[in-house]
Amino acid sequence: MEERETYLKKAHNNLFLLPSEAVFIDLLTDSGTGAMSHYQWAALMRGDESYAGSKSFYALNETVTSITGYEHMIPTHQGRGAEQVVLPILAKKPGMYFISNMHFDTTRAHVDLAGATPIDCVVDECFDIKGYSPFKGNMNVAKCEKYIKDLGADNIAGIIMTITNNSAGGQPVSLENLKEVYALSRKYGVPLIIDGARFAENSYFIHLREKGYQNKSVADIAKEIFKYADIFMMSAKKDGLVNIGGLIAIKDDEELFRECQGRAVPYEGFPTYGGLAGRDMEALAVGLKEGIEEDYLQHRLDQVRYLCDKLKNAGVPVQYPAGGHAVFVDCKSMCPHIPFDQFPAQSVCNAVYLEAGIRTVEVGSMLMGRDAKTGENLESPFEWMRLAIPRRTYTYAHLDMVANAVIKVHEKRDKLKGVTFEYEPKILRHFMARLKYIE
Ligand code: P70
Repeated sequence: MEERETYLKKAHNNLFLLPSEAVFIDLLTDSGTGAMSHYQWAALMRGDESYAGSKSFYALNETVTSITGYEHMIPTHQGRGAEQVVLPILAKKPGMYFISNMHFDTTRAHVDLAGATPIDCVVDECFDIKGYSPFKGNMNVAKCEKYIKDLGADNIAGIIMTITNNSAGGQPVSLENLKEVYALSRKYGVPLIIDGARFAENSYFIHLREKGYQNKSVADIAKEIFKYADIFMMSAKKDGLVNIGGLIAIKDDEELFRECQGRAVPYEGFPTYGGLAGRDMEALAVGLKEGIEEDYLQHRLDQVRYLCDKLKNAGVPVQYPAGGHAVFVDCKSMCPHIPFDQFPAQSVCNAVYLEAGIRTVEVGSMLMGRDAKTGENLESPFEWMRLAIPRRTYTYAHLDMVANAVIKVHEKRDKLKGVTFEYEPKILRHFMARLKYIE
């Protein structure tokens, strides 16, 4: 405990600033932190490191086309690489809007950087964390249409469907909902973008929960998902099962594809490698296929559900049912004595680290940042402590230890104190912020 206290002080009370050596079980993120399979490690050896027209690029392109049905693809160094290429092209003039079920952190930042405004429109069921609902990640279609009408379709740069919906608790989006949003996008002539870092987990949820999809394979469901969109952006560090990588894929808009290729060159790299080495593209081509295998997905969702149920049964408030990649603990109801701008979830995350060396992440008002126009702290609808489970990495015994630590912190929740900034970065502040406790 004393050792961890010293580490946390040195890290300015921000878990991102800890050396990983000081962490026992690392649930900071499921992004790039999983284990690659022996098939992926073998594929690395096939990497063709040609600058242009690499064989490995064609292998990856073929896989992406076989999964999405989209012909055109550009590799990027990770998800935010795709965002910095695509989003400014869609935000054609200043003052436009992106409407999403929910923007995640870097997507929101790139919308802001492109001079546009992000609007979140998730369904109301999402806010009833105790009540079961199969697709809490869905878009509120009526609200989305109202925004389009009120703001004018010409001012909407795009509709972004985040699948699964990370900020909502890794909650899935149904195909029915996606089809409705796609119909809106056709009605108003607005492009639909899938932010599909976790498209495979989302597809498996559809297989399990949506009427009419029990006999359809995850691969078929994924194919159907991509029918109802125009652009696919992916942080491949999640369901691509690689440690680094990202993707842009475009259904049929040749002109947009050429524009993206043009912008990729200065920001990411020549369009046949983007931000990746040839060997990375080979590993990703294999990982994308492994990521949609049903026995793997079943194990993955079972692990997350196991931890979620353990916490819920012990009275810890969690988003229910469990999402695909993480368990989300509701720190707003856990620490009502800490106001949103003293970041209750950050305080809980730090306490869990001190308790057992387990690193988690705040997904709440700290991550939300400030309003680009007014500079005020934005209040997030949720103050989550997120326990993200890396893929193919931890055992159920690890998860038992995690549950015990969180339950212990829950028991002493009244004693936790809020935090404030010692140093606050302008963009994506949660990553590098320095914090101090409010006595
Ligand atoms: C996460 C990471 C990244 C992400 C995402 C969605 C739906 C795009 C991206 C960007 C970010 C993170 C958060 C807290 C701690 C560590 C990392 N999500 N779209 O863990 O992709 O990171 O590859 O640029 O979830 O959820 P990339």
